[in-house]
Amino acid sequence: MLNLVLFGPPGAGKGTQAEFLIETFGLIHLSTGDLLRSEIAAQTELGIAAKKNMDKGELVPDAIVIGMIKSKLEAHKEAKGFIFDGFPRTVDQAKALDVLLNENNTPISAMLCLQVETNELIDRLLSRGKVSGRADDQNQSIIENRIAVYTQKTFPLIEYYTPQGKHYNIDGMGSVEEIAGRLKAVVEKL
Ligand code: B4P
Repeated sequence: MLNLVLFGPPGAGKGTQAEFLIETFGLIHLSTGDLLRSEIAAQTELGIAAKKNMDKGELVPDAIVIGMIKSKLEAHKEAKGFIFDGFPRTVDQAKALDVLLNENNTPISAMLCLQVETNELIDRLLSRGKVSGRADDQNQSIIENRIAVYTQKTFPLIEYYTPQGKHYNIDGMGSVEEIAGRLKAVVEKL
């Protein structure tokens, strides 16, 4: 089974590159951001609560996102593998994911870290904000807060996966196709 963590700061291209990896390697895509936005669209209790964190650029509580991933893993027991996009985002989420995957004897294969300069991240997100309607993409100070939250809470996950030999840096600057090619080359060697 191929289980990939697609990792990087907001705007690094995780969602964009996940599309390509799903097609190329036949994986199930699990994006906690997309799952949360579906809950918001359906105006569930979970979605209404999560929106308050998301609109400020803060993380949604661990218990909520871990619960969502758990139920998706249970719903796809036949999968060839998963691509985790935007999850885990804290060390506690990474530990919980390991417990869930160990229950099925299918560990994480690799953590693919997209590296993009901060100015480029801000430009990409502000551009998306003009068309996406996403409140968290429309305000530079909220975007900067998301990047600060990433640096403080999410970036340390590199220290979690590196000793396991699972961390790979990928240059996330350039065209979508160029970056997809770099990802493919790494995944094919796993
Ligand atoms: P996400 O939906 O994960 O949002 P994101 O970090 O902005 O990444 P996204 O995948 O959308 O963007 P991408 O880099 O692909 O999370 C949103 C919020 O949900 C979080 O802030 C948090 O509140 C909450 N949340 C989600 N998961 C959570 C978790 N596990 N724990 C707690 N809270 C959680 O791309 C950005 C833009 O760049 C796109 O417009 C794309 O077109 C463009 N782009 C991509 N590649 C490009 C390239 N090579 N060149 C130019 N533009 C490019």
